[in-house]
Amino acid sequence: MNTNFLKACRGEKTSHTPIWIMRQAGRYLPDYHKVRSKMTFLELCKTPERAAEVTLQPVDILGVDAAILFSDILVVLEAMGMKLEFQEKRGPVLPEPIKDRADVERLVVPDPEEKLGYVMETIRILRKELADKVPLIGFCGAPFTLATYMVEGGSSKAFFNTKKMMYSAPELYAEMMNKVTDCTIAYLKAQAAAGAQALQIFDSWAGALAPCDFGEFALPYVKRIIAELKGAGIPLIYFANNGSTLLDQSMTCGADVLGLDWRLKLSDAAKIVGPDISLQGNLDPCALLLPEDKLEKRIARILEEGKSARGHIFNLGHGILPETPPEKAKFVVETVHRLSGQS
Ligand code: 1CP
Repeated sequence: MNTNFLKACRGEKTSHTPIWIMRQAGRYLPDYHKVRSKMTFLELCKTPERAAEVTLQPVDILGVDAAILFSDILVVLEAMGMKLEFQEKRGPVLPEPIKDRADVERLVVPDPEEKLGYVMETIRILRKELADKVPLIGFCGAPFTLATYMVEGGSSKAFFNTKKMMYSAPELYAEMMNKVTDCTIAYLKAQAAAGAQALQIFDSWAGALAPCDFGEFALPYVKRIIAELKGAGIPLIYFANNGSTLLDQSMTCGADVLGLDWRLKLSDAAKIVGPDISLQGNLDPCALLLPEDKLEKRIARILEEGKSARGHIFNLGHGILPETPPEKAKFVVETVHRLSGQS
């Protein structure tokens, strides 16, 4: 197996800098559209053979060093009893958002094998089909990021209702977050038991929080998840998008790896987090639209900066954009391998 990704997570020596790309399976790939055109997004997530097929596409097409399970952070909310839709133009919609205590009390903490068995089945198929070619990453949304969808009912810019609940009903907010956290712990343990070889927690909207609010309303739940998952013995990655100003706090979460967006230099981040944490990132997804010579210079710079970290996993600073030409994504993978390889 190509173990460079797992080695870099642990801070061990690698033969080249490993790379995978957030949202590497998906809308920028024509091969994805071919599968997706036959069913809705949620149907695709719930059809293990097809979900496994689209997971493998970027491994075969781009040559990345890790696969990430094809699913979505929001499927757990459906398993907790919320209605979930993905609308073609609008993205995720939760038509009955959480408003009051009765809504929080209705949320269930499900047995993941029972309610999310299709995810674990996808993982089991993938471990067979990957045949130890590259490791498989499982994932979840961080409780705060999930809470924004639960309370806002979909995507949001200001997160007004979520913050209003935090500030005006902190006990209710904590109750909701504890349920989401319990559910996430069981879900990640089930993913690890099914064969996931690393786990990433996506905190896509953490950057919307003031540092004091991050410390009070988001980080403690992430810490609890990581403490509970340590026993699984696989690398844990925490990615707080737009989280440069939170790094002094997020470095205490217990993760083996911190994911970084493009707003901070990896070398500056390494100075903050020190020698016990690996870093993942952090090319601006828009940089994939640069001409190849300029793109290569940026990749070289990030590889250089990454040398100051305990271990470096190359990635984008957030998900790959649907507008990206797949050849450019392939160019990034090949360039990272070529520039960082020892041979
Ligand atoms: O129409 C379609 O085909 C659906 C588009 C799509 C896809 C391909 C959605 C809807 N989700 C996904 C897959 C997905 N989502 C993966 C697949 C694995 C891979 O990385 O290859 C992953 C890891 C996610 C995680 C996810 N979903 C996040 C965290 C990562 C991030 O980008 O910050 C978030 C915030 C979501 C919610 C979501 N689901 C889908 C969309 C368009 C969104 C974002 C909506 C928003 O901006 O609020």
